[in-house]
Amino acid sequence: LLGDITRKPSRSRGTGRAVANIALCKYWGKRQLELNLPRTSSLSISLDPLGSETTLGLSDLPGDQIRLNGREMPPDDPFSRRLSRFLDLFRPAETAGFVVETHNTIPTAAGLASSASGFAALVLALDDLFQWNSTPRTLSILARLGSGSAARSIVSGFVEWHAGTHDDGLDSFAESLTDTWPGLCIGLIEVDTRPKPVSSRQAMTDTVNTSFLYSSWPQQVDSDLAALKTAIRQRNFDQLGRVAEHNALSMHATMISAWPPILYWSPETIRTLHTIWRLRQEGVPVYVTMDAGPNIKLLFLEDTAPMIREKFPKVRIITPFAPPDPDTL
Ligand code: 2P0
Repeated sequence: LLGDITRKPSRSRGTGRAVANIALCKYWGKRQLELNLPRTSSLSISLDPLGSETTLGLSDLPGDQIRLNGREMPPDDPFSRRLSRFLDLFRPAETAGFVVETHNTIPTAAGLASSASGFAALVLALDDLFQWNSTPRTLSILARLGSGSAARSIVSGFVEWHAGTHDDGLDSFAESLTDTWPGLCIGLIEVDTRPKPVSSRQAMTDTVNTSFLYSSWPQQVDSDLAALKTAIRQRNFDQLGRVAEHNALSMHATMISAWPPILYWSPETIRTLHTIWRLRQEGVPVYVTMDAGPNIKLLFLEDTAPMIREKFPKVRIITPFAPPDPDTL
């Protein structure tokens, strides 16, 4: 794939925009590290309007100039290093530098990773700059090389990333499901937004290598993916919430059973989980999902929104299929 694409710019600048996503069935564990090939498929929902917008061009100066949210990033910053390493795949000449300007509309306070929408926006900007006119499938494969979950940010709505089986990864890409769900809401609760002590990449590797529980994970994913797709098709919210929460907590169980153990939760995470379970016992249909960090994402329907706002005053509510003003909920 990389051998076939042109690295001759067709215009002076390229722009790309991509939305963030959270997984309802998680990507956890790689079968190949370099290409970010996952051991299992996964399924996400995009978080319009949160995401990234990137503009890039080429310069004759060596080294990349990278601005993030208006701030010039030092070349030795881990963010710049990761970006430049990825851009090496697309450099017209070894001496060419990229000028990259990227803005995240993901509030840092949301406790969401920006690497998914960030790498997806970057690949879309490259596609624009070089005028590849690539298919979403190709773009998803290219974004995956930057960060696994970025494969799912090339398209929007409910998105399935097919794990694929080929060594070259050409069958490992994401695509949208056709279903939508206008009343579905995601609530973002910030618990702690400091950088995590262990990267997802490291945590996945340690889990795969040391957790005995991990051997049951692919089997659970098969079952959860099928159940989630049915729940989405039938708009069966209880099934969607139950399966997504079970999947997220099972992923965390595999990390806790790794050695050394990986536990991203803080005391506030656990307090919030108990609040959610208590609400559910009282009959409130709310479920939770969590990623590689202490922050909580709630799943609920529109008519539960007032109650969620009351119980979690700092929640940020996203309505992926009903983009206009979520603050009016
Ligand atoms: C997910 N996560 O499905 C899972 C759930 C975190 C927990 O994808 O190493 O940043 O760049 O492929 O995509 C976070 O991992 O990892 C992630 P790399 P990525 O959303």
